[in-house]
Amino acid sequence: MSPGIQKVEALDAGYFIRVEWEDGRESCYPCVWLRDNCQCALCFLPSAGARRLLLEDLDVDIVVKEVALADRKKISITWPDEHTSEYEAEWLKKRCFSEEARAEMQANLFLPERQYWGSDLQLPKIPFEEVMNNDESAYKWLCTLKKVGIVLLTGAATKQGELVKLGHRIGFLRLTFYGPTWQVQDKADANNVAYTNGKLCFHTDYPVLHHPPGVQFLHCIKQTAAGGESEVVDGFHVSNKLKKQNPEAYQILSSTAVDYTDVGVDYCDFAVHCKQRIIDIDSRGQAVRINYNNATRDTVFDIPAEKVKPFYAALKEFNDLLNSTEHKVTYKLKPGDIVTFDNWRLLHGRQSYASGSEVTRHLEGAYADWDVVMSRLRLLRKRILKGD
Ligand code: OGA
Ligand code: NM2
Ligand code: ZN
Ligand code: ZN
Repeated sequence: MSPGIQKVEALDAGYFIRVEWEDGRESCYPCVWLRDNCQCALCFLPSAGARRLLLEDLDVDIVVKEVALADRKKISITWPDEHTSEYEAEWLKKRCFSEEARAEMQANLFLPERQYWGSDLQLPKIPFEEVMNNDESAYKWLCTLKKVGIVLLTGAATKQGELVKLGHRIGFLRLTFYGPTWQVQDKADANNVAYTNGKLCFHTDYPVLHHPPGVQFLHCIKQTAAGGESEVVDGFHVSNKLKKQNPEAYQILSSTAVDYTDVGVDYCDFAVHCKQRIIDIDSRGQAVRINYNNATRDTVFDIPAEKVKPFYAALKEFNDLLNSTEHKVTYKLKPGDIVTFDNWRLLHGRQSYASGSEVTRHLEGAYADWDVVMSRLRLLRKRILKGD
């Protein structure tokens, strides 16, 4: 329950409204924002939770004509054109413009908390059936996936189709040129290095797409006796290490646009090209996405010749850090395991294994977008907190 309102007044010649709360705190709201967010039936469509008001009809210089405290739970404003707006105390409190209130709201919406890890990681595990049937378990799964970046679901059936079920649990899977789901096994005339028996060094999947899949699922249906072990590493943690160890290398990898290419046929024919920075950073210089697959990095390289060798040196240093025993985690998937991980944050790899005429190793894979995963997480949280 948010506190009631003690007092409300216009400030600064009517450009701001100041609210004094019963607990002594105060909040200030710009009038242009209040007018823009009028909740009346003319200005807002509740069935869509969306604004009807057109920007054309918003006066950026608007001031209040009158403001009143309807009761301690609501204020009402009359605008110069006699339009009236009402705002609930709780609604206003959540939208307070103070730095702390904004930080709290953003944390609730986007769950930015991260647990960085190295080789000490204890792989989080949850039974697949629990995630499918129990909302608390599904919520735990998605929260851990967001915070830690990896969760192993155990005990799925050892046949194709389990990932389609998992897709329905969150909403839907992400379709790519490799199909709605895809089969990782040693194939003749493989259209991707993943479909051989070779070692895959640390990579993120699909940096050749401008919006690479945020989340990856790999379901082990069959596992080979020798080799085929999985490796994972926390790409954000290692990026931070690189920044400290060699700021110049970090600068190169976070600023150089690398060409990627993928041409072939699978779900349909494709000729995909894209430029990506290997360490994608936000405005504060923090890594927000790793875009690195050595296999699909193009032979075309659109940088001046003299910058090429320094780029390779920087990439080598990053690769060495990824592979250091301090950072990487090795495990072997068992039939029935589904590893789910943040493909924007983790890099993953696998050891080579013997090839033969028979299929000795088979994973089914699929992707999901973070928007879909976060949407399900928020809905599960709401349902669990409500207790129904
Ligand atoms: C992939 C991949 C891992 C594995 O298909 O992109 O990383 O263990 N596979 O085969
Ligand atoms: N597969 C596994 O970037 C990539 O090519 C990753 C994608 C073939 C769907 C591999
Ligand atoms: Zn209105
Ligand atoms: Zn992969």
